[in-house]
Amino acid sequence: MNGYFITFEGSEGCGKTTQIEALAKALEAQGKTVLITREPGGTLIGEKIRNLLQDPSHKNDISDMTELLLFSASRAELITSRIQPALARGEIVICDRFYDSTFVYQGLGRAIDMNIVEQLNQITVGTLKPDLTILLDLDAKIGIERAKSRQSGELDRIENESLAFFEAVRNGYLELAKKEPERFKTIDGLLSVDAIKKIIWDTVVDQF
Ligand code: T5A
Repeated sequence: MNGYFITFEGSEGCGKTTQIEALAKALEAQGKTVLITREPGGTLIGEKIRNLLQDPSHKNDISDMTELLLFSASRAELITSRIQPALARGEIVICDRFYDSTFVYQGLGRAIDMNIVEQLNQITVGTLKPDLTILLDLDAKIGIERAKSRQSGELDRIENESLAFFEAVRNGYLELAKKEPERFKTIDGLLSVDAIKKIIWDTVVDQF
């Protein structure tokens, strides 16, 4: 594979979608071919799994283990049908969330045994690893407010979790970034959209 794989991570409403769109536009303006995708989702089956996972009416219907398996199933489908083929064609793949989300949301947030999360990750992802992970770090409360205002006050099944859950998620991400500083670029999500855009661009152009 000779493409380049970028993932975006962070807790709810941290600004991933905004920055992914801007980065893809800037890369395309330089003549690069970019695939934007997301997790859960990005494929026909993955989008169905996404709807299931986010539907607030399923608040009490999905066990923690089922949730983990559904995120993993969506990922397996996305890797095989879209990410690997695009990387093999030499394209830049930008994915809104990847396996780091599972480590922090299911491993830390839901307190599922990390060995299980890691084993499942091995099965689903194999040796595929992002070349660069942009972490938008934002106070959990501010992130939820942003997500709420964007969705006219509506929150999905996971966004309805407690503030403590999202604080664990945020801290989990910061720990992951500390463990793999060569892969992660952590950016303060409180900065303006344009300031973040510039930091991301400076980081990405360095790679080519
Ligand atoms: N999940 C996912 C797991 O539990 N395990 C897993 O393994 C995986 C893969 C996915 C959900 O699934 C969970 C995590 C999530 O709960 P998602 O669509 O990724 O869902 O959910 P969110 O992270 O909530 O994504 P959002 O689309 O809500 O937020 P974004 O994309 O981070 O933020 P964005 O760009 O939409 O911005 C939100 C609002 O803030 C404004 C924007 O204009 C927008 O209104 N904004 C800013 N405001 C001020 N300053 C800035 N710098 C701003 N940047 C954006």
